[in-house]
Amino acid sequence: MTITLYHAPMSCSLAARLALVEGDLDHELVVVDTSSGEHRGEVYRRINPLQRVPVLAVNGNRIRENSAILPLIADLVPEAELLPPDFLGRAQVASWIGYIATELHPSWSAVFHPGRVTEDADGADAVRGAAIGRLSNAFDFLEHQLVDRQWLTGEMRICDLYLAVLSAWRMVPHVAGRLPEFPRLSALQQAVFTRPKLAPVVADDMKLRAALSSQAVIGGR
Ligand SMILES: N[C@@H](CCC(=O)N[C@@H](CS)C(=O)NCC(=O)O)C(=O)O
Repeated sequence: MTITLYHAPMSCSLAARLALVEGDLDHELVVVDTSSGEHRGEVYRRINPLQRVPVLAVNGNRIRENSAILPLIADLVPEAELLPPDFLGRAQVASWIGYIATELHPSWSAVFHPGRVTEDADGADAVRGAAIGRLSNAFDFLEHQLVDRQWLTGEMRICDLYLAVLSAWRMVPHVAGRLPEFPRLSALQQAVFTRPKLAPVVADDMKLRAALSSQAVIGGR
């Protein structure tokens, strides 16, 4: 089996990278520099016309969307238990992925790309302010879910990897200091990022990110 992940360092595609490594799945990493707009170039548009990462190619079949890619990786390596085997357990993980993909992720996109939400040249601050408010509510909800457990469903699953990455963005310049503290969420993020197999990957991703253009926008320009 050949697996290729099209990945922008420290973007949402880090969740898929972490899942591949946690599952000991051999893969090729293709770094896409979203900060310089590489994802909008002709070459990457042939990989993904939607001009987004991640894309996961398995034996040449290209799959888009975190909500499809993360369960696929889990199913490729069931022994890693990135998804539970039972239907109900899988539904619980799917429910969290759905929440993260539809509530957290679009709010982050509005923070990174306010110009996609408003045509008002002076409207960026208002869009960011509203998106940060929505993020705050969503993180508050998640924080309460973690009151009696370390992971969203009790064991570490793909939804926790996805959440850890979107939680790490709280320190980006547009947001730093504008969200309250969420200690349980920070603990989950820390627990993912310091797992023995994953800590070197996170360090490598940060290094890759720094080596690319100095643009501070994680989702790209
Ligand atoms: N719904 C997509 C969203 C992917 C997405 O927004 N990716 C960002 C990186 S986190 C991206 O490629 N941004 C580049 C851009 O929007 O121009 C998914 O879950 O895969």
